[in-house]
Amino acid sequence: MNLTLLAELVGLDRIINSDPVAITFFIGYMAMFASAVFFFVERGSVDGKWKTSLLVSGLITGIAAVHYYYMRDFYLQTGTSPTAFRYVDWTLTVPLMCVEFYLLTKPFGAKGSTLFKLIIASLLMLVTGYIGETSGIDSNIFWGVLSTVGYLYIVYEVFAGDVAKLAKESDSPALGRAMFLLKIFITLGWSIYPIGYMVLPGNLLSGAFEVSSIDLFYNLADAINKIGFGLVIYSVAISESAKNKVKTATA
Ligand SMILES: *C/C=C(C)/C=C/C=C(C)/C=C/C1=C(C)CCCC1(C)C
Repeated sequence: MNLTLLAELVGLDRIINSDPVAITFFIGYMAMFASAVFFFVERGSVDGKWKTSLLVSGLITGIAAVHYYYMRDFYLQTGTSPTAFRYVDWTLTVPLMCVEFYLLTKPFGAKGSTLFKLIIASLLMLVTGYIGETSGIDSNIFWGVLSTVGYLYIVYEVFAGDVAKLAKESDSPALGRAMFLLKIFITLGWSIYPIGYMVLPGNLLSGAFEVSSIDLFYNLADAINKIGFGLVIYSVAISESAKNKVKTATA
């Protein structure tokens, strides 16, 4: 069988022609998969209450790995954005990130109602974002603005709402450090998504970037946010568990 035909059959022709978007789908898939394995295995090296946090980090990256597997295929077959897969993935993983905030502040009194508000806001953000991406040129700005309301509510909760108050009251340096980094993820890391969205035809930044594929933005943002977010929680979990070990050893 001739090589070009083979490449075409397995959908690699676009990669061989070095399509940067396709390559980021491949890298995204492997990076998510490797991270999920890492977080699951590392559950064994942290103290009890951190095990759930690492489990959730593993679920976030594991769920993303499965979706990247399908999105990569979809993109190679059709050359178009796998929008539905993308939003199914986000609908599962963004609420799980809200659960991470809840778990971090739970030892200091976080309530289920805070988690509920965060999840409702993230669903508002994602449902309206999906409608905006699929409804066409005329209304994607309108739905994008609505979606941003949900996003800003999450930012508000983490910077000034219940999550922020509990983190401040906790007096825990480890939680303080984690919250500082997670705030950077929520503001800078998460803002890559609306920027990608604004590159859609008819939207505010349409044509502003040389590479105007929305998937390049989303793939980059997913890698930063899902893996980075998990690593922040991992590093806090490791340093807190080490402290406890010293305490029990000297007691
Ligand atoms: C792992 C996936 C994550 C962290 C996804 C986050 C997604 C967003 C923050 C999306 C936000 C959007 C807006 C704020 C407005 C335009 C529509 C969206 C959905 C792209």
